[in-house]
Amino acid sequence: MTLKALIFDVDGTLAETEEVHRKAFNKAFAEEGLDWAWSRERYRELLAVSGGKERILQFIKDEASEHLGREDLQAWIADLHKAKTRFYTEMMASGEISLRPGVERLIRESRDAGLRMAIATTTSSANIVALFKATLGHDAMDWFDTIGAAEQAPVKKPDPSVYLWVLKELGLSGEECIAIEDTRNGVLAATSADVPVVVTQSFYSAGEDFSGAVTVLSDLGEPDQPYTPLDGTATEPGWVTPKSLAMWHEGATSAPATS
Ligand code: XBP
Repeated sequence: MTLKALIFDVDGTLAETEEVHRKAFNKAFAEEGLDWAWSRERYRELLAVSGGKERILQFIKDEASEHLGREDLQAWIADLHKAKTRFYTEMMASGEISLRPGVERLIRESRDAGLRMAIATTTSSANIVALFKATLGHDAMDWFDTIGAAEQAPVKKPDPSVYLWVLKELGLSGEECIAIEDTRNGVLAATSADVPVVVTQSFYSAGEDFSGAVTVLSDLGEPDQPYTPLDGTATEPGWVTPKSLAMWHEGATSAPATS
């Protein structure tokens, strides 16, 4: 089956943004006068829950259950999350972030090759705008046929909602696409929508179970900085191109030869 679109995850895939998210959560808690401070180790555990608001609620259930009785709990969490997003977008504007290896190159090569592109993420739309402004420029968002974020799919990964929304907007089936993800939740969401997925393992997803992925790589690679293959189809160092994606996609979607 011909590859027609490339779907990118955002956090951990386009850039190592989760460390900025973690710091933004902690700034929002401090502004509220809460003594909650998520360490890297604790944040790694909390990342099992997609969605910032869902993650805050999980923490409350785990370690601050005295707040569960609040009548305004959901509104309070929403306010905390709004503050977190404010801190996140402010930090992104400071230019601390850069795209992971190979991301800009693959986006530009895919665009030049006429491969349609989309984004399927659990994060909030404001965070996507902040990332593009800080890296490729706001106009680069127009290079993507559609962008599915938390606002388009309130039920978060590993649920496939955001991928199903993106596929509907693209007018394509999952088998006509391939996704780039960095987490197990992302692999589960994509494959549940029949989208083959390539994993570029990130700082916070190292060691996760990526079963179901076509291949697992250290990153997308550059000609002078090849990726390290970690599992699956890729066995030699290299750099991901539209051509290699099409080859992996063909292998993942071609019907097994009838015996
Ligand atoms: C990553 C997430 C998001 C971010 C935080 O999304 O799970 O929740 O951690 O962003 P993805 P919000 O990997 O799908 O890009 O606080 O806006 O949810």
